[in-house]
Amino acid sequence: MLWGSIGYSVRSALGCAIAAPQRRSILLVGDGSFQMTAQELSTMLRYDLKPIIILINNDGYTIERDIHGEKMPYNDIQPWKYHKLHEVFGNNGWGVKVATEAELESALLSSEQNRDKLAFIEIVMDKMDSPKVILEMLQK
Ligand SMILES: Cc1ncc(C[n+]2csc(CCOP(=O)(O)OP(=O)(O)O)c2C)c(N)n1
Repeated sequence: MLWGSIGYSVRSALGCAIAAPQRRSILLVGDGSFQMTAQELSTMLRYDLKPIIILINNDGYTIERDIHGEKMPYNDIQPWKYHKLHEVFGNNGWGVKVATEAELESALLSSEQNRDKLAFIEIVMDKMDSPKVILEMLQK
């Protein structure tokens, strides 16, 4: 894939959850991508869908910072309280913010124990923490 439309995955997860309500869809999404189509979280809550949403919060468009413009302001985004958005859109979800592997493990266990609710796990990562393969591809 050379180019993907960011934000598409959020509404795809909505479609998956509607198509297979007996299964638990899992969405992995970046903070920048999520902000494009965040309102679909509201739709998920409206239909009482229960996906597990795992959002990587690295404070903006990290891949774009890697490609060009580490310090350019067009890669900065408004820092939302992602794990609390379910409270804004309704009160039938569950959310948590984590920053370590141990916290993530316990959040995943909790999402399992709260199967009757949409789970939103916000993972905080460093702004410039990119996969090695990406950095190699960009010869950095
Ligand atoms: C609709 C659309 N707008 C802009 C882009 C260009 N673009 C590609 S990746 C990206 C940033 C993605 O940020 P995030 O989801 O937070 O991922 P990260 O690289 O930070 O992990 C942007 C703006 C795109 N691919 N699609």
